[in-house]
Amino acid sequence: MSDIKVVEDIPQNDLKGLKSSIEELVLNNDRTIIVPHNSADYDAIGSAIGISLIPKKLKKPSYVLVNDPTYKMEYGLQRILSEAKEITPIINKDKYLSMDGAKDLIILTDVSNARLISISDNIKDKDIVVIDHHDPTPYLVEGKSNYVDTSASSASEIVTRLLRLYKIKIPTNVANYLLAGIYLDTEKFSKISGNTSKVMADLFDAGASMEVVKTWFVESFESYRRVQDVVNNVKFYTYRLAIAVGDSNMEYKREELAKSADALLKFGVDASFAIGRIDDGSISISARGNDSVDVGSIMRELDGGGNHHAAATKIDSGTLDEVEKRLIKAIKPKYYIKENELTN
Ligand SMILES: [Mn+2]
Repeated sequence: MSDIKVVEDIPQNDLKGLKSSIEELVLNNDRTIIVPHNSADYDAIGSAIGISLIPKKLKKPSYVLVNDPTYKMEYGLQRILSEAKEITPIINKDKYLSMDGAKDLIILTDVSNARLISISDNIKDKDIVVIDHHDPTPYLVEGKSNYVDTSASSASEIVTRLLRLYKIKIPTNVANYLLAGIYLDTEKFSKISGNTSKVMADLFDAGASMEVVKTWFVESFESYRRVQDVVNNVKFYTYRLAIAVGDSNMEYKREELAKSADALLKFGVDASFAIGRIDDGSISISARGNDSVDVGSIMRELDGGGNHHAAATKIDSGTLDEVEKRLIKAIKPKYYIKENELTN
């Protein structure tokens, strides 16, 4: 991706600049392909479907490209994707590559990291717009316009603000998808800013309903149990760190590791880490920290990314034990760490 040059960098708060840039690029291309991150979640999907309303308003074709196998998706996401076909066509990577060549605008949403999108090798000569709320990593895709606002709760928040600027009336179901994105990324509305609440008011005005959104967040019992198993496998270290390692024979979803790390942070530790093997065979670490431990910097040491309070990485080789050792090695220079005999 490094050969993609920044043509125009939008200052972080210049939503109007983003609006006019998207408008120009949508009109200058034949199609718009909207790409959320791999292992798409509610925020990635909600923001992607939300953005599709822009080319629709400009009377240009657009597609949302989701390359995750349906059976690996959470129940609520499967429901949203099958419902959303009325709003926008949803295609996978093979389908996209089989479509006749045309001038495409690529809009990445909820992601700026080239390693986390399915078509990073296929978009080098395309116009690209990046909309994200995560801290940039060394794998940053540099598009014609990059709008990365780490103060936004979610990509869905940014997209809702953008739709308001376009004066696009948000259909009720899309308002629900965007609200689901915010609900997920604010940990069930426990972290909302004034800006987030304004956006939420817009979505409720458009008919969004928490009753509907909550029906998507029902957890399967199996998944709940996997999270509990990871949590039970925790070791506590002095400086109040919790590290939990999953079962080596199990395959976890990334969000299960994230939930495990979330759960561990509630035990009064300063930082928590959940390690487990994920579906592509690699090992993922999900990290959460309070104000005193910057887990983003620890995950960056391991080639990952995120922000001060929530971060993750994916490691392609090694065993769970080796990855745990690498994690401890990455933590050590930053924080005093010693295994605590009492709690272990
Ligand atoms: Mn997000």
